[in-house]
This record gives sequence, C-alpha cells and structure tokens, in this order.
Amino acid sequence: MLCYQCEQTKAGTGCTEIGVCGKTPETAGLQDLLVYSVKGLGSLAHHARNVGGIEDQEINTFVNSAIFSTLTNVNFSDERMVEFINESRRLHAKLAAQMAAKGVKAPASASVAQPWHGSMPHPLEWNSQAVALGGVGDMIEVSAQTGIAERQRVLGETLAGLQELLVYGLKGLCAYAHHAEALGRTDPQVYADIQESLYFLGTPDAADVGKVLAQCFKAGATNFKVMEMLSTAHSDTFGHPVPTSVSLNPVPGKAILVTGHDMHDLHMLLEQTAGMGINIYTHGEMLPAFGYPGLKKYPHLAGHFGGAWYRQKIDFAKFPGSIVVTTNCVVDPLESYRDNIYTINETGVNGVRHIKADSKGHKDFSAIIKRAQELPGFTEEDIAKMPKKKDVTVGFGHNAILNVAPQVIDAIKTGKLEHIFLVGGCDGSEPQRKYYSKLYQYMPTNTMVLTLGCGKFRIFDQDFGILPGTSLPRLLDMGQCNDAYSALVVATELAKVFKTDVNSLPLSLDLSWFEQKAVVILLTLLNLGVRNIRLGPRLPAFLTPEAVGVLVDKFNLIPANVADPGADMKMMMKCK
Ligand code: FS2
Ligand code: SF4
Repeated sequence: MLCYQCEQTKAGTGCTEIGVCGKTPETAGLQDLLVYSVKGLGSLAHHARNVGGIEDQEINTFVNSAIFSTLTNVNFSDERMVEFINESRRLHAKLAAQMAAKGVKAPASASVAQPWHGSMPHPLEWNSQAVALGGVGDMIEVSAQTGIAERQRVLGETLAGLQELLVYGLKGLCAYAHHAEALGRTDPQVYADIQESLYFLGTPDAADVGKVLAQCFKAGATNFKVMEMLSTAHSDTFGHPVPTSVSLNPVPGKAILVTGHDMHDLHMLLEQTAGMGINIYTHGEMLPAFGYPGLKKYPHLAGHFGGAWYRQKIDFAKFPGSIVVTTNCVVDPLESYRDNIYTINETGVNGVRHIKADSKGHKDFSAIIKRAQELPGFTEEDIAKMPKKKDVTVGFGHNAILNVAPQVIDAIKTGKLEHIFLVGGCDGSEPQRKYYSKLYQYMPTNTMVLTLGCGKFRIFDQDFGILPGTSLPRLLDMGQCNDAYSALVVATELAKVFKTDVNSLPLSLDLSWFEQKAVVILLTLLNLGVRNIRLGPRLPAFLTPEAVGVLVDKFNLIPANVADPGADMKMMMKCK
C-alpha cells in the first residue's frame, strides 16, 4: 500500500502499512483499482461523446460518485468498493454496446497501455477484459498492480506526483459536481471536462510535465464553474444564507445528529421528522445549514453539537441519539455508538448500516428515526451538568457580505480596516494545526477574518467583537469548504471597486488543507492567477520539492510558517 493523497499522511511522506485515517491496505488497493477502472470508463465516455455523440447520464453520474467515494474519509467499506468496481465494468460494457449499435469504433490507439501502467492492460482494455473477478480477494490481487509505485518507478516521483495532483484535483471536482447534482444542477461540459482528464491520464501526453500541469489548471477552471453552480443550487433551493445565531446548547428531547456537507439530505430529514418531537442537530461542516432560510425555518433544527470531523469519537460517543453521515469526513466509529450511526450517499464503513436512495433519489430515514426514538435523547439532568456555551453566528455568504460592502469599502478607505484574512479549509488533529488557533491571537483589532470549511472550528466560538468605529463583526463565517465560491465573489467584487486585481487587495489567503476538495480549490485559485497563498500545515507529500518549486516560482505559493504564526502574521499585514 502507498497512499499519500491527504495532508495527514504518515510522516508527511505516505501511508504504507495502514492509513493514518484507518484505511486498510485492502481498502486502499480496492480504491486504486476503482480509480483505474473509472479511468477506463471515463476514457470510453470521452471517446463515445466526441466521436459518436453519445451522452449517457447514468455513466456521468456514476463516474463522479465513484471517484468521490475514494476521497479521504469517505468510504472504508470493501464491499461497497467491490460494488463500484463491478458497476464500472458493467457500465463500460453498456457503453461499448451503445457504440457498437451506432457503428462507433473503439479508441484503438488510445487503448495501448502506457509504460506506467506496468503489467496492467490500459484501463480501457482492463474494463472490457473477461477477467474472473469473483470477489474481494480477486480484486485485491489485481489492485496490487495499480498503485502509485509503478508510476513512480517509470515516471519518477515528480511526474508521478503531478499525475496524482490531477487525480486528486479530479476527486475534489467530482465531489463538488456530485453535491451540485444532488440539488438537481448539472452541466454537460463539466462531465465532459472530467472525462477528458481521465482520458488524458492514459495517453502519452500524461508523461509531459507541462501538459499535466496545464490539465491540472484546466480542472481548476472547471471547478470554478462547479463551485458557482453549487452555490447557486444552494441559494436557489434554500435561499441566500443570512447571518443567524446558532445555539451550542442542546435542548431536552430525542435527538438526531447530522454530519458531512449535504444540505439536501438534511432537508429530507427535517421533512421526515417534522412534528415528531425529535430535535435535529448539526455536526462539523453541517453548521452553516443554519444560515439558509429554507432550513432554519424548521423549529426542530435545534442547534449545533460538537466540533470538526476529527473529534467524532469524542462528540459522537457523547451524543444520546442517532447519527447520520451524509458525506466526508467519516471516522471508523467506536463500539459505544456503532449501533447509532448510519452512512448514506458515497460514505461507508465496514459493519456500519448504510441507507440507499431509491431510483428517484429519495431516502427513507425511518431506521434512523426509530433508533433516535429508542435512545434516551437529551434529558434535563444531562443538560444541567453541561457547561453553558455562547451562541455562534453563521451565514455570511457572498450575498450577506456584499450587502454590507459599502461599509467594508468605507472602512478600508478610512483606515478603520487595514487587512482582511481568509482562513479557509480543513481542520485535523495534528499538533501543527495549532498554528491556525494561534494565528488569530496575532491579528490586529483593525482587521477582519473570513472563515470557511471545517478549519473554522479553531475559532468559531471566540468573541472577535466589532471592527472599531464600525458595526461590522470582525469574524465572518462564509460556510462550508463547499462555499469557497463565496470568497471568490467577495474578493473579485472588492477588486472591482478598488479598480485593481485580487492580488493587490489588502487580503491574505491562508489555506489549511487536508483532503482533495482543498486540492481542487487550490487549483482553482492558482488558475485564477491568485498569488501569495499560504498553504499548510504541511505541503502535499505527492509534490516533490521540484514540483513545489514550479508553483512557488509561478504563483509565489508560500508554505505556512507553522513554527511562528506571529511572523506569518507580520508578513501578511505587509501583503507578503
Ligand atoms: Fe472538513 Fe472533511 Fe469540508 Fe474537508 S469535514 S476536512 O473533508 O470537506 O472540509
Ligand atoms: Fe493515509 Fe490520507 Fe491515504 Fe488515509 S487518505 S491512507 S491518511 S494518505
């Protein structure tokens, strides 16, 4: 096993025996094989579209869903991975039959295996080969040949790592596109772009550093479109987020906790539990739900419970109700609450109950509701023993911030606001992440901070007060990592007012990355020409010093100075 796709990878180099996330070598192998198979399916779909004008929505949806399932902390279930691989091969055969019926020839030259495919046939060929794949054991055996090691041996670590940069960017992109699709938003060009990249990875061009980098930025450009689509999907469905106070104190009664990112699922659950006397709580990245008028209107959306994803074992063990995991991040549960937790969508954990949607996308949450009714819920006595917490405020999406833009602009012009920080991204358990907690202590009072993603949990409950001389709060939470589009809109609009570009604003971006959604957001920012981005707490293991050197030269990408957040703050105040 070698997996180095996320920031917490072992020793900053790669997980080899078991994942720091708990991923076993077997699951890692099955995920590699699934990606291999989907490279083949995506390549065939690309060819069928371009040569035969064939568009198959079942395949488009599947490709995004399957790739999303291999993102960090999404799916640890071997059984589910095997289902995905079998489905990929079934869809490949289905598409090949459609092509044959239309007289569209197979992409002969593209299906020649590249040296980095090692002893495996080209993904296009492997999918249609009549290999006997009886079950998990057979698949794990095949998967041993599809890992990163062969690519590293043939291409060298820099180029193999850049190919992985594209694969990880695609994982984030597929995840976001799939979130948008859950809200009914799709764009044929997005599917085409994703599948073109999957095709690209099996061509000789993928051995050219310049071409791989260009393809990475192309994925970043597609992601910008997807982030916009996702943002509009949310605001059209639930209204634009508005500043809203959220209680961190539970109330007496039966309870269900919702974690992940999927607002559509939360809405479905709120509908199915309306009037039942069960309170719904958000966890982790679901906190921004409270900003949406279409969600906060439900009186039984009672409050937020717990912190960022990596605290699940602490938070979930204390939660006296049932728990739903809608998307990343999921952590292998403790036995104490294993019977209370359910996965849906792409998420999965061995031995945890999974609820599937019907053919129309509807999910029946009755098992989760029944479990919540069996469990004690919060009692008056329990609550009396809990420390009382202050409310927090969420809901500063781009619409809410642009509503106060004249005040922000005036504050900048009159010197009341010297600098804005965007501290976006993920949280995690490593000690280096204390950098983000400490950074805020060095922020001068005449500055504002915009947060998005689960990195907000470093400070979300602290009182930053009001920007002196104004009525503007100093801490504005823009939402989930899924809402990164909001930050781009705000930065672009400010740049327009000051007749400059985003790089010349008194604005610093300090990104805390963890998984592959953050990878594609970084590609989007770089593709937009945003410079001087700080990235931490560690640089990606899949980028060699040579590859990092290219990004530093071209974009002045800056590694976060985790040992000295005060020094980083001084530099950022000088716009460096
Ligand atoms: Fe946080 Fe985890 Fe949002 Fe990332 S809940 S680190 O995958 O997607 O941010
Ligand atoms: Fe390691 Fe991250 Fe891969 Fe898990 S996803 S095996 S923690 S690199």
